[in-house]
Amino acid sequence: KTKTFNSTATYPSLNYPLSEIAAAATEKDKFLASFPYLKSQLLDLMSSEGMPSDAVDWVSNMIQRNVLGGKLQRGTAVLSVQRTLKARELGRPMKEVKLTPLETARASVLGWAIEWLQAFFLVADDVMDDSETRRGEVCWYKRKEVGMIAINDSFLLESFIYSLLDIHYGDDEEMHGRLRDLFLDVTQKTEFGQLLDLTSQPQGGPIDLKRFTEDRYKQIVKYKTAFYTFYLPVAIGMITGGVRSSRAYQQAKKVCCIMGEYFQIQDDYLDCYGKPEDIGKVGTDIQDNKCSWLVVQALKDAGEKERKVLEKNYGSWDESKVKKVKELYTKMGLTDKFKRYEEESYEQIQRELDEVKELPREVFELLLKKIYKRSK
Ligand code: GPP
Ligand code: MG
Ligand code: MG
Ligand code: MG
Repeated sequence: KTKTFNSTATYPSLNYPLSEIAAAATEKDKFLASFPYLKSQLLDLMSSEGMPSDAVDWVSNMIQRNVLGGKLQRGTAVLSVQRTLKARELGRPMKEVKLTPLETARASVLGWAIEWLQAFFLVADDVMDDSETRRGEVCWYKRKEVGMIAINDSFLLESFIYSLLDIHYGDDEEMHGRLRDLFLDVTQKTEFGQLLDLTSQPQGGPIDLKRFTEDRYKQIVKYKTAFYTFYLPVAIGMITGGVRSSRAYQQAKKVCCIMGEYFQIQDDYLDCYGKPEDIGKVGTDIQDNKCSWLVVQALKDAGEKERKVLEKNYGSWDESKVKKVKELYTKMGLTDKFKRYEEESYEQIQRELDEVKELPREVFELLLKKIYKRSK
């Protein structure tokens, strides 16, 4: 039977950076300490498969440029969730509880697996969304030496999630199975969401504004964002923390979906109003004809005149048309509407947390604190 938080367990074949983790000051630095080890284990795997050194070098560079460079919010969340569950198990306040270096290393593998998943999604999403920049750099597929090789790179990034699980959790069949099934399930849900996102308007127009409904919007963001951004780190912490009650997973899913909706509404708002130097990307939602929170809200208040402006200008890469849409948003007061939504949503999440009995409230509060009123 799996033992949880067994800090005396040894994993002889694995080389964890325990002293680096112990020496690192912050949770983020402790998390970062594992990255080079995990990366080189994956490259070793390629070499042992007989891959030539130029292929190994390609992947090394590709991982470096696509897995790093983000906020690591999802990856480090695994550590925080683990810590809150350990505090509850020990019956001590969270502030007094630390993960041991080995617990940190084991949890970090899973946090990094989410970062690999995120890299897989972003490389592919930028191709699909025709984006220019990501994390302050030119998108991977836009580099002249990459192009459509990016598609295979995104598949490789995904495949490495399962290599990490095999290498680090392969000795524990039950845990390995639960983690693998979770990653597969969340990936599928995200791909359903991406499908809804990409098909919210018919290819090649004409635009049908009736398709931008609030219901459609909610379903898109729940699937394309909430599961992998919030439910995945929480559920991983619960699996490794030994939580087995299905009610607890249901409850976590419910709260995570509400938080995920809030997070994606922020992303949509920032796509239009965020500073590229803060968000590391240039927005494309208006050009891409996306079912964004902003267009859904604009349509709710729009009269005949406003609808016409959207019909004529939405979904085009023509700069002057994009500008007309942005001017309409501003005239309709969408910034204030967003600020009001942000306050209300925070309250709603707090009320929802009052109902959470199966898990410590801190699990979610920590995540919420990181995203509330974010500008990037
Ligand atoms: C965010 O969409 C959702 C994803 C990045 C998931 C992509 C899923 C795939 C299966 C590829 P977004 O396009 O609004 O993100 P961003 O604004 O960062 O481009
Ligand atoms: Mg997208
Ligand atoms: Mg995108
Ligand atoms: Mg976006």
